[in-house]
Amino acid sequence: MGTSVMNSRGRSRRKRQLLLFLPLLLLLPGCNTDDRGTGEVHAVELQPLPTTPQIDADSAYAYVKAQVDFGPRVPGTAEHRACADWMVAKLKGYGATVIEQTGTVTAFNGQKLPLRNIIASWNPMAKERILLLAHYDTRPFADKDKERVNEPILGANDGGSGVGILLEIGRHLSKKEHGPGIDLLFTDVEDFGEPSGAMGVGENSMDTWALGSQYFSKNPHVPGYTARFGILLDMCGASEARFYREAISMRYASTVVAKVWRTAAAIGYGDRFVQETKYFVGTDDHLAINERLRIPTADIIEFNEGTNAFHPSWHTHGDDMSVIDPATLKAVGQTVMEVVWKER
Ligand code: AHN
Ligand code: ZN
Repeated sequence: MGTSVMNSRGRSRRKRQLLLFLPLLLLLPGCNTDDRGTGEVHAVELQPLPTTPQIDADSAYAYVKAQVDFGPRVPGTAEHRACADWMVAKLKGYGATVIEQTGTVTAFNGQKLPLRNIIASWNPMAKERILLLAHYDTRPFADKDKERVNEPILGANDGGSGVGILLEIGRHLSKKEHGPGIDLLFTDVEDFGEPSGAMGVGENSMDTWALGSQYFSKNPHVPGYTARFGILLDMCGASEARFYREAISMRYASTVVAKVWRTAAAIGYGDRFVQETKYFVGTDDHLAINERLRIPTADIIEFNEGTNAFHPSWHTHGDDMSVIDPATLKAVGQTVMEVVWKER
């Protein structure tokens, strides 16, 4: 009660002050008053933005399939290497400056793993930047399956989908001459995390995931690297997939979430991007980017109403091309493209 009285008093005082200074403000230069003294008020002149390119759903789908055709992309394997080589060649072909970041990380089980993060930059000299990221490695086992649990998964959705969308966006980026420079970060060793029955929040095992983005956050490819904001794509390819506001993203990057979800609705994908927050992601590539680099970064990740978490194919052998729908790749890809193109 007391605070509302204070607020209304404060408001009316501010209103009075504003009214007092208003004539003064209008006399100041650069306040949209006509300098010929006609009293006409001009609108700020902003150049119209170039039309946002259309994402090609079939092209994005083909990029997902091309990855899956390499087989599982488990760190340290020939299939993983071949897929990364293919991605680098594609990105260079689209005019990107590509930096590869290599190192060695230790998995939850003590295994040493080679790490290869791939960073593709357009307009690398621009100070203002936007970071888009997705992991490209796939899980070395199918711990959520009932069969062949020790065999690696194909990861069409979990691994393939985010990369497929980013490659399709990258295909258009050499046309972008306005606004911030773009960095696509393809993270490695995201999915070698410790298997656990539950996705308990605050478990120690949480830091065994997303080793590539943790590495990047400690040693960015450019010293002092920062970006205006970031968007992470994870499991963005399943048919009928819907995307709820993800809680970690809401904690660190609620303005980015608002921007992405609002943009989705504006271009007709409001049914896919639901304005409701769900706490179902234990950790992901955006956590270290938010916490260490302090780049506000939102995760676009499917929340499945059937499982109350991820898609039913998650970390099973069911995560193959049959899960992927070009319409979902289009909804997510076009939304991200629109966000990127509308930045000045
Ligand atoms: C957990 O929440 C444990 N994992 C989400 C990160 C992830 C795994 N994304 C794809 N695979
Ligand atoms: Zn996974």
